[in-house]
Amino acid sequence: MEKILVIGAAGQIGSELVLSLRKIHGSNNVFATDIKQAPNDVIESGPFETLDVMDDKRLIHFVIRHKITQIYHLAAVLSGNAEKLPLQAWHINMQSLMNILDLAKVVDDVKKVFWPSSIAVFGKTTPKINTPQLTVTEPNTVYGISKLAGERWCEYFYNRYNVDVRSIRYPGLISYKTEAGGGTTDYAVEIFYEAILRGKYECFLKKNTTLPMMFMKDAIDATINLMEAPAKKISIHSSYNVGGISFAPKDVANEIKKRIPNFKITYKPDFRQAIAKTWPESIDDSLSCKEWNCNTKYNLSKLTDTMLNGIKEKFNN
Ligand code: AKB
Repeated sequence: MEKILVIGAAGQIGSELVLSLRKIHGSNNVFATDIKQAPNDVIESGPFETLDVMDDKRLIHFVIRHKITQIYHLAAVLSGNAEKLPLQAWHINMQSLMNILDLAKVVDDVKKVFWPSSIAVFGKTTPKINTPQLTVTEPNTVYGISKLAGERWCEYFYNRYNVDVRSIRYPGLISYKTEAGGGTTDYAVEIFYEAILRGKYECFLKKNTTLPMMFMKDAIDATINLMEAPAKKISIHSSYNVGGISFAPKDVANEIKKRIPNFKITYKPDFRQAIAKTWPESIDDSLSCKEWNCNTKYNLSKLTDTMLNGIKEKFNN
């Protein structure tokens, strides 16, 4: 029987991943944890506890007490917020991962670890179109540097201590269940909320800034497909490319206008434009799709319908 610990269960990925994992493994076998209160559906559908991944002693006590077999470590400071507090963000993003990897090395019950990397590991010297799995990675953001270092540590712990840690370089993730959390790609979440609530949106990126994105359901499915794949199928122990769909602010604005004709968008680039400029426009994820089936089901039209309907329903409730 798997006993799964999700760290960061109140966050954009964690709040949806918990629900999907509970459907597969049974509600009482998936322990949701965070330093802040999780959404009601997470708290009401199974165990939730306050747990700080930076507290290594409480963390190992929790893992041993509950006989945890898999850990999903989803807590991190995202790109925009990380630039405001560089050293604190570096410390949180790195020390939290080291706590998890070191624990997985010594606690025999822990068989698998998942940790999210990001397209942020790529920099301005990386090929921007169809970015390869193995390529130049020279990030110049705190978040990207921490994710690149994290990938190196994941591969080290696999090679040196046989820790089965798996990872995906997520593109920008889009969902309506939780509000945006300080990422450069989060304009693609805010725009839907603002379209419904105010009929207009001031975008902090330039209109032609194309980035790889993915609807959260596709990201959750990819994560579970990777974690369920037989170990012998896994050849990458740093982090896998996942491509999703690529679009720019003007593209998503046009999709919204088809559904909300009076929607107005303006553009006022801020510091996050400089971050976005260093990231790829599209990703080659052929290896991921070959090794563990990372197929994307949501195109921009379906994503737009789902986001607008989901937000309307959320506010109606
Ligand atoms: C961010 O924008 O910081 C994140 C990411 C691309 O990893 N959403």
